[in-house]
Amino acid sequence: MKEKLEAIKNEALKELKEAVNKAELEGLRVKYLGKKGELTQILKGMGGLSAEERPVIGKIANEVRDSLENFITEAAEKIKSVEKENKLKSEIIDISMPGKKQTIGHRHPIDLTLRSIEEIFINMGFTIEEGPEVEYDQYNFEMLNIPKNHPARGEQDTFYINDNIVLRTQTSPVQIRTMLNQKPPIKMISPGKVYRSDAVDATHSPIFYQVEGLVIDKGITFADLKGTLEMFIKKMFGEGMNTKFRPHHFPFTEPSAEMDATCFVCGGKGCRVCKGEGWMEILGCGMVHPQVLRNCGIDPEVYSGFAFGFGLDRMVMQKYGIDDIRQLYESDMRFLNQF
Ligand code: 2NM
Repeated sequence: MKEKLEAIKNEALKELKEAVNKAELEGLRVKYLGKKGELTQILKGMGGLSAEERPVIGKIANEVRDSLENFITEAAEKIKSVEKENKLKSEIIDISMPGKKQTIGHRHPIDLTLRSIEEIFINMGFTIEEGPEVEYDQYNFEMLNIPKNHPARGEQDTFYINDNIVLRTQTSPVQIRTMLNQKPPIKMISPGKVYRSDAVDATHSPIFYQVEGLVIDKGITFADLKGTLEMFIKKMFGEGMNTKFRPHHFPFTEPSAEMDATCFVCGGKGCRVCKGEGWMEILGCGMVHPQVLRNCGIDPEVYSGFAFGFGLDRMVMQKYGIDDIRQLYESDMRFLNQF
């Protein structure tokens, strides 16, 4: 019996030394110390021993069990630390490696320019008004003195949704809505997208941006128009800018004018951009036509006002020296990252 215990101990230790992972170790623990394990079987069979033998063998059996248990505990610790070591080695992080670059976006040149325009007008006491891009023919044309058959609303220029609804070709319908919904004094600008049925080329896009403005109050004159727009141009492009007004025609203003400003590429000397003129065409403007005021329920005998409008895209192109409008809409990062 004593020899048998020694044999079990030696065999068990030999196998335990070869165990390399937790599962193998657990298998051996069950094999020797489990309920049906070899050592357990012997301890169970001790009832058949003599009274003298029992304590001697019992002592040895307990010693064998204790030493196997200790060995298993130590081996488990060792395996655990080896496994931890391997895990750390396999998960090595090279903190000297360059990180992944996060590309951060930025504002589009159209938006950058619009924001500085809005700030200038807000500082002069204007509000910013918005309206729908899908608009009534009535507001986009009719109430602005552009009746059916007027050359300014040809089939070829306008996207018609149906006979009464169009994609707005200007933001003037926002001024109409504002006059219908608010009482003078009104001081507003209406920036936004407008649509024309144009083929795309270097200077045309079927979608582009417009900024229009409107001031209505008692006693508003062409002097207010000139003062306001000169102030805007000086704040926008620099105090050294000059302006001049040329007579023009719009159906919704009378009198009407186009405003030029000093060419900010050459400072007025004349260059390729201004075609040697020293001036750049900036915007259209005029005193709001009395019929337009009447259409909106405003009495032209009591109130007068001025309005103006310009293409935001063209101003962006002038500001940054861009010669092709398509670049503003192609989302080419090599272009956009320059702003
Ligand atoms: C322009 C030029 C001149 C204009 C007129 C109006 C309204 F609704 F008050 F009559 N809004 N915008 C206007 C006047 C627009 O754009 C070149």
